[in-house]
Amino acid sequence: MALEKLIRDAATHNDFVLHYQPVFEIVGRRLVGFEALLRLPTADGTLIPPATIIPIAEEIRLIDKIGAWVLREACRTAKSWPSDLTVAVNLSSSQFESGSVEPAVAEALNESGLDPHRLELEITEGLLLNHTHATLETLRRLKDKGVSIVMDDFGTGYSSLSYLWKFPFDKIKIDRSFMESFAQSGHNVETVVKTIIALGREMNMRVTVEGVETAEQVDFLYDANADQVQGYFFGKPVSAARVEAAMLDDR
Ligand code: G
Ligand code: G
Ligand code: MN
Ligand code: NA
Repeated sequence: MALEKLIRDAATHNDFVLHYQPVFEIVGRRLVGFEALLRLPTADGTLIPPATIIPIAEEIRLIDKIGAWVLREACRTAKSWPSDLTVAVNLSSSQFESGSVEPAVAEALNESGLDPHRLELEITEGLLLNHTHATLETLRRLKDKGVSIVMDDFGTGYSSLSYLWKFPFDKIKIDRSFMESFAQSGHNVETVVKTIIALGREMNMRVTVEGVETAEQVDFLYDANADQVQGYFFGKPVSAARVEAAMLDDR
């Protein structure tokens, strides 16, 4: 398959790129950091998205290698930002199964010199569903280092509520499908989002809402006490060069 060869070659030559989407604190509309998102540039100038790359990388067993590169690149890039900004990296459950996460995180932090408190690791339900004792131990050790653990895409899939007390999350990210439903289903989705935010706060977790596209949604989330917001209203994912240029403009 052509795509498979593209991914193999990219993994060999480190041809992937990361784009960065800004995350804002809702009170004061302050930039707090970025989420790193994987892409593969192609010869015709388009970008292959992570939804295409990751499943193939897992199947051909290159996810550990690519995942380690993502961690190194994200930490190296974040090190050049103002020191109050965080970087969030998405992890695949395969990286936990193979035991490659801890050494990859350690290497990325050592090599870059990034303060571990500036690194957030986003994990999804796939990991939690099939977790082992080793998974939990790994998450605890990462937290002990100062790294934050984030439950990504919260509210999708099933039985995710029980994960809230079984895993040591610092933050939950409410999936963008909730903001998508916002315009259509109005009050019902508002109630659910408010309740998730209250639940997260009650459990001492910060709550980020993804997929925020309108000023109306921002006002609602402010009233609902969300901590952080991410979405096209605040900024699309952009290259590291564009992040840097925007920062130089601002400061
Ligand atoms: O950028 P985009 O909206 O296409 O990203 C879709 C999803 O792909 C993200 O929400 C995230 O879950 C996943 N993703 C993005 N980058 C990475 C990565 O570096 N590693 C893994 N495992 N998943 C990623
Ligand atoms: O899987 P994860 O949610 O971590 O990835 C976020 C993805 O969602 C990014 O690939 C990004 O392109 C996309 N995204 C981010 N903000 C918005 C938004 O406001 N609206 C929509 N429709 N998609 C978004
Ligand atoms: Mn994510
Ligand atoms: Na997400």
